[in-house]
Amino acid sequence: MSIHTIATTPFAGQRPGTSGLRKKVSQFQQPGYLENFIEAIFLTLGDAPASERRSIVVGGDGRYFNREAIQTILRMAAAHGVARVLVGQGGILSTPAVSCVIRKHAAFGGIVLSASHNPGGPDGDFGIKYNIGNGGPAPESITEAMFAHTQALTSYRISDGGPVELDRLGTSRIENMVVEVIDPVADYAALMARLFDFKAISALFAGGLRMRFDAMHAVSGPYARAILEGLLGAPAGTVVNGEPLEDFGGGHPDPNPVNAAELIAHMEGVDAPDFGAASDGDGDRNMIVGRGIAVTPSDSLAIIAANASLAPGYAGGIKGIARSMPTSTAADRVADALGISCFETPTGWKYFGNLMDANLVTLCGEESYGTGSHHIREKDGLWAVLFWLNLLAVRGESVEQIVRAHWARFGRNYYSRHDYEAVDAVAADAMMTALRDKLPDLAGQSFGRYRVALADDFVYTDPVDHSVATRQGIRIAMVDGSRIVLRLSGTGTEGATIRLYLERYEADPAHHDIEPQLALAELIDIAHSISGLRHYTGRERPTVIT
Ligand code: VG1
Ligand code: CO
Repeated sequence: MSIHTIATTPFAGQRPGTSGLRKKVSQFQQPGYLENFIEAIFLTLGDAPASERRSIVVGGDGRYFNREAIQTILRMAAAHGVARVLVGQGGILSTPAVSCVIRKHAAFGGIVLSASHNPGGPDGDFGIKYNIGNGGPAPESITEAMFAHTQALTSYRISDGGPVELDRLGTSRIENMVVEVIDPVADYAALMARLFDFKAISALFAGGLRMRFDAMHAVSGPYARAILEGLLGAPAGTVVNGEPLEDFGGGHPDPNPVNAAELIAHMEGVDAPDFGAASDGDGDRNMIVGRGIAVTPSDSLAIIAANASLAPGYAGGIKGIARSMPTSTAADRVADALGISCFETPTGWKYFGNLMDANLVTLCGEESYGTGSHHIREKDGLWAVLFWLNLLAVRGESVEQIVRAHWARFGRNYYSRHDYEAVDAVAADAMMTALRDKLPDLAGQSFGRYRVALADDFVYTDPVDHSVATRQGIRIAMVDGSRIVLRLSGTGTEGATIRLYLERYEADPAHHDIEPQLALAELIDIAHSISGLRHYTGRERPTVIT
């Protein structure tokens, strides 16, 4: 075997977004493209000195191009002095499992192959993300260094060894590097069993609780089957669409009421199960559904926080909460009641890492169906589902009862997100620029019954390393706590995606039954009149409302 140096063309303008590099599969298949990004990762990390037995973890969500990409990464890792690679069987590892395995085995880092909730298949998307030794996404300082390398490097190093057999558990080698094919579920399942009361949840299933977990033909299928149907004794068939497919069965593995409409329909039927849940392409997102009620992710975070001590892993209470800026302020109210801090961070899980490492927060959440805790450094779909099952077991109430009791105590934060997908990128930028220019004049202005208390473009200073992230989204906060937020997506692969987030607080339980779009109607109008969204995009209505 030998190691080659192969010429490659630098990338032009391929800056990784919110969660690593996401592009069309066809782009990744161009000669040298994948290799360019992987080389940039290794150049940023520096070659492992022979004295350091450096391990990395590699795995993905099983989408089209996963296996091919893994073989290339293994050959390149061997060429950069990596001592050992842990790779999930069949190339499979959910994003939370990668985080778990990095931490458990004290790996140097990990490479996650996924475009998460984006569609897959030959015409779909592919993605690569680098995670650091704490198990979380690389911070901006590292991703920026990688980006710089992608633009300058002119060659990459690769071994001509391999390919490695990925389907059989066990050990093989490329050059001097050991490749260990591991069970993708085992370490993760053991961690879940330590955090939650598996006895109580098993009793719930034994007592007849009916659940439907929709894995959307994505990576969480094997995890959900092993844990729910295996360890917890849920009846076979509880997990549906549980086979990971390279194209996710042609679906869009993004668990929200629009993409998981089939699950929602089941939960509304006469014979609806007691509990429903779904997860996304790489298993880090969750949707929680009760009979006849879909739980808003922002509410889910607040409810988990308010009930945290009911789960064994959190019996001692929680240190603090962090939520992304567009996430509703429901969690802030819980933090107030508990006398702990609630941090507001930019969108993207990487901003939570420092807060968790410094033990400032225990729970984190995003409005985009992402919830998690300090047990790993990624959001964790199945974790949230198990938390809810633990809650149902201890409280002996339905999902709806738990949600309504929460609103009665803390008030309801009506919430919705309107996405305008694949709009013209130049128009989207023009809209944001015009909006930024307007901000200084907005404070103090009244719109109907709303008066603007604060209008800014969110700037975040990390309380731990003091790094500053600017231009993280337009916040327009009203005096009564209602909010309008606008930002551009960092994960789309076609044109620009504009996200409009809306939130209205309502304390009075007599007003907790309004249809959310109606409850938010006035704020939606205000958002349009301030932003000129329809004018800039030429769109009458959003692509997706969640
Ligand atoms: C979206 C979500 C964000 C999430 C990110 C990655 O980003 O809004 O909250 O962290 O996806 O999630 P954006 O920039 O498109 O709004 V995942 O499950 O796709 O890794
Ligand atoms: Co995801």
